[in-house]
Amino acid sequence: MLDAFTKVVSQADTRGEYISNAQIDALQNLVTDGTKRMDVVNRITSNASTIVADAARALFSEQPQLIAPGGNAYTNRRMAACLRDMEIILRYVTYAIFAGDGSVLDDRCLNGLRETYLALGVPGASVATGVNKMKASAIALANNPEGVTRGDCSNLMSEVSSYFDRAAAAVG
Ligand code: PEB
Repeated sequence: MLDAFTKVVSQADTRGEYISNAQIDALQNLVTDGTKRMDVVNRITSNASTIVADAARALFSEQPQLIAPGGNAYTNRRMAACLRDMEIILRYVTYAIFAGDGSVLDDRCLNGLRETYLALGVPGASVATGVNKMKASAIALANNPEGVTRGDCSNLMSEVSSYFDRAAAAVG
């Protein structure tokens, strides 16, 4: 598990080089924009259960076969497993945003997840749809300019999107 700083150190060490000016500049930007990043993590984290519940509701209304008898979220046990899975994925996305690096998401959540779903008979494409719904509401929350100093958050938002995209692509 790496963060934005340890990743740069590890890459430089692999090449036996000092940290470059470009790398220092990039990390300097990360530090300067650190408050925005923490705000985004805070907003997503404090609304996590709403994000998960809304995404699940939207998923089941689009794909009602999932909650019909024989469906992959039919019975409370499977429904609970489904909500829990979405919550786990969202939690790891917040870790990746916090660390400024996706390796925690890859290593601890996504690695082998496709195979797990295949073995369980859980439809990965439906999980990916659920992840995309969480992405939409997380971005809407994170990018809401109300109540915060206005600034350019476009880079940060595309980074946040990329972690959700990575999760969706890993199972879809
Ligand atoms: C991954 N999910 C399930 C299981 C595991 C995971 C390991 C099997 C064990 C169990 O049931 O608890 N666990 C989960 C995860 C990590 C982890 C992400 C990462 C660290 O450790 N069913 C649907 C939807 C979808 C869904 C499409 C969006 O209809 C999920 C939610 N996951 C789902 C279901 C099960 C499951 C298990 C229904 C139960 C499957 C079953 O037992 O039939």
